[in-house]
Amino acid sequence: MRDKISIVGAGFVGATAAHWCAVKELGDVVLMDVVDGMPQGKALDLLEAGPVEKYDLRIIGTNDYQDTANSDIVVVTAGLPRRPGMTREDLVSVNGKIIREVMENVVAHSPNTIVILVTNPLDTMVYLAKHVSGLPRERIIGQAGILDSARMSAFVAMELNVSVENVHSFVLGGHGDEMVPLPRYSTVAGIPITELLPPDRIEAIVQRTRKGGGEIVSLLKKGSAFFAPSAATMQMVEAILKDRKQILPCAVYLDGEYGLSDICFGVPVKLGAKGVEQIIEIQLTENERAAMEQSASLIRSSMSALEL
Ligand code: TXD
Repeated sequence: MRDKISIVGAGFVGATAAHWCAVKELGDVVLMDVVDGMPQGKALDLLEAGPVEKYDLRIIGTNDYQDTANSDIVVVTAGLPRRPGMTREDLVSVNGKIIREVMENVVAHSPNTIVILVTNPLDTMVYLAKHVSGLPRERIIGQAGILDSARMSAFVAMELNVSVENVHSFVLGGHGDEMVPLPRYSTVAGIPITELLPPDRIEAIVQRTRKGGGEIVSLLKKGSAFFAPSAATMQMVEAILKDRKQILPCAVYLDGEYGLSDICFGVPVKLGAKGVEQIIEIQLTENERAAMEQSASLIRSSMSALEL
């Protein structure tokens, strides 16, 4: 039997995620949205690309959670994106209501599923989704760190004029402008970038990474990034469905790790068939630890606006 992947929210990120799913033949796809006809139209269009692209999957669109029943993975992208000038935190109230409703329906129809959450403000929404659904922390995971690391890698590759394949970047912390890029752990062909670039160029890359989402929002003027966010989400889906035991930065509920408790936060985890199979704690310098704490305090202030 093929795996079943449901995507709730068939907007830019959701529909593009469905596209990656089909191209990579990860499993059957259910695109779900509240807008009448839109997920059905996008799903049919994607299905009709199959004969050209040679993928052979069941792809349907729906407005009914019944069709998502017994999903192996549910990707949640439902919610509003930022407009220019907005912070991710400005979305807490409106997206909080959406996530509450979505999660109640998701777990009612797929109690054993693994949920990958994408909606902003990411870390706060993962916390809310875990609270509402009652899912164990292994099965409710937020996507942000893979995207933020991919952005940093793209900037490092451009700066050094090397293949992106040689670059491995490490970004932890919350998915906000206080995220924590770690140059010491970011490498090109195994060499830390601190040995390859002067401090001012590294600082410029760190700052551009932190504001990477905002850079796209101000260019687009309407909506936010979707190609890289959906690709990053699919890397998590693939790691889980193929039980790859891949170590990736993801937002998970922390219970003492990194000295933080009762918060969802971006840290390196091992993703496999059970979802989060291990949380990996790396050594941090005093400055790096302070940056993590600063990032966590921003998330805590966004969490305080949640009505739990
Ligand atoms: O890395 C990351 N985590 C992110 C997060 C990177 C990029 C975008 N990020 C966030 O994802 C963004 O700030 C938004 O909160 C979400 C979705 O972004 P997208 O760009 O896909 O927004 P769209 O195109 O507006 O799509 C949202 C869809 C839209 O079709 C709505 O009709 C639907 O969500 N929606 C719902 N679906 C189901 N159920 C409910 N209640 C619902 N409400 C809205």
